[in-house]
Formats: sequence, C-alpha cells, structure tokens
Amino acid sequence: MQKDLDIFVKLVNEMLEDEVANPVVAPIPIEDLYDEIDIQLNDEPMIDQDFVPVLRKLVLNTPKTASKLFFNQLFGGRNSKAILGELLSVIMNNSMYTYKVGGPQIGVEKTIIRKISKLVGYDPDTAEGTLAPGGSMTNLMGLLMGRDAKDPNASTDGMSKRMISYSSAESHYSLPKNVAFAGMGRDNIRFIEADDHGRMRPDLLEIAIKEDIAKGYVPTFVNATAGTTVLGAFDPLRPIGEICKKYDVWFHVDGAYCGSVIFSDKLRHHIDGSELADSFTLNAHKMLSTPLSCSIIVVKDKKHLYDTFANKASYLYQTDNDEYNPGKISMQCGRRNDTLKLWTLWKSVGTNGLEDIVDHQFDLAQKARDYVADNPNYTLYNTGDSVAVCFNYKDIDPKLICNALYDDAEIMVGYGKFRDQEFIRLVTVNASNSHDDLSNFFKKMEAFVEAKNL
Ligand code: ABU
Repeated sequence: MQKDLDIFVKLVNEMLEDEVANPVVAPIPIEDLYDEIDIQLNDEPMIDQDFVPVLRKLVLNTPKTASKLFFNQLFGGRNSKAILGELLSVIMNNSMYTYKVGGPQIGVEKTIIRKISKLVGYDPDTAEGTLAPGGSMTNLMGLLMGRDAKDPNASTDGMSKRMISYSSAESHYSLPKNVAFAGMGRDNIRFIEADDHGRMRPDLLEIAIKEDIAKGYVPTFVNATAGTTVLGAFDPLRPIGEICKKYDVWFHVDGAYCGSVIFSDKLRHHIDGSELADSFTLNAHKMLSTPLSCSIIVVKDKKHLYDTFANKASYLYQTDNDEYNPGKISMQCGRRNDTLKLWTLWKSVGTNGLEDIVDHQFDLAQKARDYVADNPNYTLYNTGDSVAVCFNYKDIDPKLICNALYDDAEIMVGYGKFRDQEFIRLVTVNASNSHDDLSNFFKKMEAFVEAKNL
C-alpha cells in the first residue's frame, strides 16, 4: 500500500505543479487518443517502472476542472478539507446500508441530513434524507415518492392512471428521462413556460393542472428548480408550493445547482417557501466545493422514503435499528460514503464558512455581470442573482469562441441557450477564484478573440 500511496502523492504533486503552468489541457483528438496514451488493457502485467509514466500521461492530459480557467460546468475548484474526507472514505471503503458496516460514518451522514433538513425548513425529527450518485438520481427519488404517494398501487400493480408531472421548460434534462424510468411516460410531462428571467410561471402551472384534471388525468408531481441549468434562475417556490397543496400534488425542489443558498442569510430569500416542498435536492459538489459526487435529497416526511424504497434482506440487515440502516431508504444497495467529504469541510469551516463559500460565488458572478454590463462590446442576458453569467462578446457566435478557446487550450467555458438566444455561460462556482481571476478570464478571452480574428 505504501508504495502506491507514494506514487499517488508524487503524481498529485506533479499535477498541481503542472496546473499552474497549464491550467487548461490541450485536448487530444479522439482519433489519436489510444496512440497517445497506453490506455488499452493487456494480458500481461505492467511493472511500475513502465506503469507510472502511463499514469502520469493520463493524469496530465485529463481536463483540469479545478484550475482558475475552468468555467465550463456547474462544478469546479478544489477544497482540500473536502478532499481529505473523500480520500479517507476511499481508504476506509464502507458501504452505507447498515450501521454494522458503516459504523460512525452513518452518524456522519445522519448529522448532515438533519442539519440540511432544518435549513430547508423541515422538522428534523420527522424529516429524513439520503444520497444518490448525482442530481438526476436524487430527483428520480423525489419523483418515485411523488408517484407512490399519489397511487400506492403504482409500485405493485403498475400504472393504472395517467399520472402527470410538471416542470419548467428551463429545468434539467433528467426530468423527462426520470418520468420514463418511473413508468409514467414521457408524454405525460408538461413543460411550463418560464418568464423573461427563466422562472417557471405559477399561473401557467395552475392552468395546466386544471386542464389535466378536466381530462380525467391525475396531476402527480411538480418539479421546481432552484438554479436552472443554463440561467441559474430560481423558480418562485412559495406560489408553486401553494398550488401543489391546493391540488394535492407532490412538490419537489431540484436545488442540485443552487439549493445551497439555504446556507446564506443574504440569499436564502431565493428559496422562500422551501418548507412547503415534500422533497428537496442539493448537490454539495456544485456550490459547496466538495468533489463529485455529493447529491443529497431530504424529505419532509420520512414515511415516504420508507414507503418507496424500503426492502427486506436478512443477509444484510442483521442489527435491529432501521433508523441507522439507511439501506432501507436508499435507491441503491452498495452505496459509497458521499458525506464524509462534506463533513470534513463543514467541521473545518463551520456553517458560517459554508455561507461564505456560497456568498463568494454570487459575489464573483456579480463582479462578472458588472464588467459585462459596463462594457459596450458585451451583451448580458441574465441580470438577476445567479452564479451563471450569460453574455455575448461583440456579437460573435458563442460556439465559435468557446470551441476555439477549448481547441487552443486557453480557457474552458461553455455556451447555453434561453429561448432562441445562444450565449456564453460563465459559471462562477469555483470558490477559490478571486475578482482578479474573473478579470483575467475576460482579458484572456478578449485578447484571444482579437489574436484569432474571430
Ligand atoms: N447537472 C449538470 C448540468 C451540466 C451543465 O450544464 O454544466
């Protein structure tokens, strides 16, 4: 073990050093990939002397998502205390289904679930929660609970009614997939139009629900988003929650991207009404700076987690206390410990430190928005609080700029679309970045555009 740990430390140090000089990796053309790096697997073993250079090449050629020039996705940066927890969980290698196998790690998970439940606005004694590998999956868990709450026979007899789901046209692509996985049918989802800021319109939601009732269908599940994938917009939770209550529809909040505003006194108004939600998802690997993945779902009434996910297995559950056997409320059987990394971070910075991390990302976005708004060469497409800044530069096709920046290993940033408008989407979730890093992004991009004559 020690030998491989030494190799690990050496490679990590090389990678960190390389990252300063080369914050963006030059992409290897796919047609050259297997010639460039010895990825193929052989019948014969490879000795370390040959293996380490291959590993080095693999590591140094992998996109650097923690560098100061990575703005491409809804995660980024690197928090060393969170990494400490993640590495420890890998070494300990527990599975989170039972107290017998997870021991105190189950207490770590339960402590985080209780804290987050309280911040969402639930009573932590009646709420419960769990983790799954990503927001698509925790959102699926919300959907399945909503389906079973509306029709408890759905999971035993199959679908006997036309059960309808609702979500904003700007919500994440997992929703239609999940509706299909749940056996509810992709045609049974209504995409509700958003307002000019990308927020779901509650008036149109209510109209759609009424229309479905009139047709004899069963409104079952509403997904509201706290931080839409492209604009980072917040759907108005309180009016949506009130409509769900009125029509007895499960209310889920997909806060995978920006649900972490629960930590911020300044920003939590964006999720006003969160306590009305039946379930709420939050990805700590997005705004809370933990490594992938740390996707949490909390549920107002723990009964629903047991109703939908409880299972029996005498080979597994050999100690009595179900509350400490979270396999009973999980979608998976084997489940890695995704909470230790958040716990090590949380313990080390405190709840106030998590608030600072969240606030800083919004502050970075504001700095970028101010720069764009004050510069006549730019057009800004989203003005409200958001950790995504959507803009175009000199009316140049955003695809052209983003793809050229990627090909030339200058900056990693992507593009998005709202209605018919395409733009560059700058994501400011790397909490290690400073205002200067944001200024550097714009300077570098502008110089690149001029130099390439785009
Ligand atoms: N939930 C991940 C979305 C990917 C992205 O737009 O960055």
